[in-house]
Amino acid sequence: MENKKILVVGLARTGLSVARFLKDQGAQVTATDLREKDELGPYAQEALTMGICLKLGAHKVEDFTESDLIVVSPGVSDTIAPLEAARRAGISVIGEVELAARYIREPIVAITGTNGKTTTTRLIGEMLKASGCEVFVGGNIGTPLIDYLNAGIHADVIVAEISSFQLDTIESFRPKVGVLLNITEDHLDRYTDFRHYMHSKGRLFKNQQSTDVAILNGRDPAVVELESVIPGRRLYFNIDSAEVSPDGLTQSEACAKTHHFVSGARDGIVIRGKEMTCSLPGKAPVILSLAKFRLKGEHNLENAAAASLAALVAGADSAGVQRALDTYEGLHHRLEYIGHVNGIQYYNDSKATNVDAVKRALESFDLPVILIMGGRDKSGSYALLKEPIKKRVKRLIAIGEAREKILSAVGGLTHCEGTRTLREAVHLAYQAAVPGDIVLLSPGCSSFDMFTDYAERGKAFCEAVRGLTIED
Ligand code: UMA
Repeated sequence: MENKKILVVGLARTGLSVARFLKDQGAQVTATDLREKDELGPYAQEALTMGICLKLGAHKVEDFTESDLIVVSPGVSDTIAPLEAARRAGISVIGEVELAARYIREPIVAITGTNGKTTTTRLIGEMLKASGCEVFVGGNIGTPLIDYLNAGIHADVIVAEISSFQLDTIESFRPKVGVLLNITEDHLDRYTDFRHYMHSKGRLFKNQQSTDVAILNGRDPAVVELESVIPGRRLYFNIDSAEVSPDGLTQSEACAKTHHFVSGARDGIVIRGKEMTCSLPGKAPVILSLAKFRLKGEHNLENAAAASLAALVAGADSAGVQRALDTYEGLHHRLEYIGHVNGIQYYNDSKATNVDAVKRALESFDLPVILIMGGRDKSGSYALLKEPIKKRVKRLIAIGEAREKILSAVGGLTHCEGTRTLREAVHLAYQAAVPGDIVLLSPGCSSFDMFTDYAERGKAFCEAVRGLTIED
């Protein structure tokens, strides 16, 4: 890297961490961002302090075509015109995960999927720590992977949440263990269609070799479709429900029939009721209990199974895995119980930024739900919500830019209304709720029309709910 001219595109968390790493390697670093210095605030300030050359307010093609290497942030589409021009000029364009992977020598456990990535990543980290391993947890979770190198620390294992955006710009990234949780519609504002997005997820395995491990959701048709292109050893996680389908098959038999495999006949982990059995070749089966596992919903059982399997493969012991399952408390903004007001329970699921996540949230409740959803639409369909809305939602309050689209897609299925702000939505929900109801913020959209990110939106929801308590 020494004296190489390197352009960093996007100057937020990723860009700043990349710039720091490259500067330490002796590179001549320039960072470009569409935002101006004032809008970038501390990011621009810190970059200037490090001696990074800044090109702000626009991307100039010559900054791209005159570089030796370009490192692009995940939030920047890799098809913007200046990047295409650079590629045509023969300049290599990579992402931060690729850059970090070229320097990291420790084994990487990488987790991707449309939903459940953060929970599974955290759980794997906790399971390995409880087994005595030194662990670095990072990636899309909020701490760029390259911060592992910037920190100058040593971990036995790196656990990294990896998004499809990050996978689009890898070349040699090769996780020792790759976990693919599920694939449902998301980010269709960035991908041409679902298959494009699905194949982006499949890139997690593209550099794996036969000694590496792929952990796959045995019940997800899109994941199963990708399995033929996976070179690593395949292990599956699965729920074996006792429920019998109309043709007399158990859920796993029906699934096996559809996807041409028999659950349990393959190596991996199967959930039956409150117990999980992990079968790995040449090892005695490990039985784990879910009796004390606190997270709601079937999807979280899948996350627990995938995490247990990945942690065991990566070197955790069964006692450590069990301890983490028993004590894990869940994440902020992810189906987070924030309290009750007059017998009405409030849940913050602001991190549900796609439609499948809303479906999973609704399926986690048995009580009537007043659902607040909306924000910036991502060009997908809301049809997936029809059944859970009919079954569970007594009132739907749509907010933000997407509200008209949501109301026309699912408005006829329950009592619906649109409102401008999240605060107004919380008040409407409060007026409509009776004791025993759930008020759930599960937006199914990104937050960028009204907030800087999902965390700010979640905090605004919690504040509005706390306001109700005071007004009472
Ligand atoms: N920008 C440009 N040119 C463009 C587009 C954007 O200069 O054409 C600039 C913006 O003005 C802004 C910067 O790029 O200043 C933003 O870059 P970024 O969105 O990559 O922001 P980071 O803070 O670096 O956050 C990224 C991930 N963001 C996205 O993928 C959108 C974070 O994931 C991740 O936590 C972080 O790196 C550390 O790895 C967030 C996310 O929403 C949580 N991820 C998506 C998801 O989970 O669904 C994929």
